[in-house]
Amino acid sequence: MIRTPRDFTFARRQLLGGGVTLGALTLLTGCDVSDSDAVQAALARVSAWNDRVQASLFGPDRLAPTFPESMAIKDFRYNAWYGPEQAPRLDPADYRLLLAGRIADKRPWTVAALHALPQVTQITRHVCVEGWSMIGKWTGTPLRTFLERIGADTTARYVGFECADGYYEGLDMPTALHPQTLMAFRLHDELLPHRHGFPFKLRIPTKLGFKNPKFVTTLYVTDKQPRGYWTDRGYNWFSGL
Ligand SMILES: Nc1nc2c(c(=O)[nH]1)N[C@H]1C(S)=C(S)[C@@H](COP(=O)(O)O)O[C@H]1N2
Ligand SMILES: [Mo]
Repeated sequence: MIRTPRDFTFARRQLLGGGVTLGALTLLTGCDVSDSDAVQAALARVSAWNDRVQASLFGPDRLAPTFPESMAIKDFRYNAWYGPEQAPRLDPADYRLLLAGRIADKRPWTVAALHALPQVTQITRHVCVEGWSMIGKWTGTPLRTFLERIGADTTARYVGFECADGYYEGLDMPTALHPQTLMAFRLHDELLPHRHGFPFKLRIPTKLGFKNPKFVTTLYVTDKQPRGYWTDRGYNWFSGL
């Protein structure tokens, strides 16, 4: 039987949703489900293969759809593994974005300096794996512009992020340089609310919601694939849309 990438993606989703039978799991992985290390190893291989296939299918020049202003939702839905009242409230007086890795100028950035960067606005759809999506209007600086400003080595393979709540994520360099990948400072024309990531979130319309880190405190450039909070919990690292 020949399996297409879609079959694997489907099987993976079924597994994540708990909707797969043990027989199907054995068929898919070729190993006995009682041997959970072997199952994990097989799934990790399927997942890594899926990431490679996706990376080759979703070219860096492919644009995510944009929408008219009238479709943008002002009261945007909040998501994290904790409630909105627990979201970090970073103080603009002492916030600094720290830079690390393959970057020429690693001086930390204040909120004022970030806000002084050139900005663009885009209206795109945010898609969360938990089963909701919403169109929003975000304004901010293309990550590419910022990476150029700080002298990042864009021949490196990845850009990684660490966040004030302990979350962490990473992007492949083509996605980091994609014209629609923004450091978003505003949501629906207003300063990004704390729960949505003040002072900024990465807004990446070519990726699932979980690859859009909020309240970023460190940005680094590296050749080693950064870990991701949800990737460590079973989701695909690439997770393109
Ligand atoms: N720091 C941080 N970033 C995060 C998350 C998180 O829990 N912490 N959740 C992710 C997920 S799963 C989603 S869907 C979006 C939600 O962003 P929003 O609250 O602005 O809608 O943030 C992503 N980025
Ligand atoms: Mo999400």
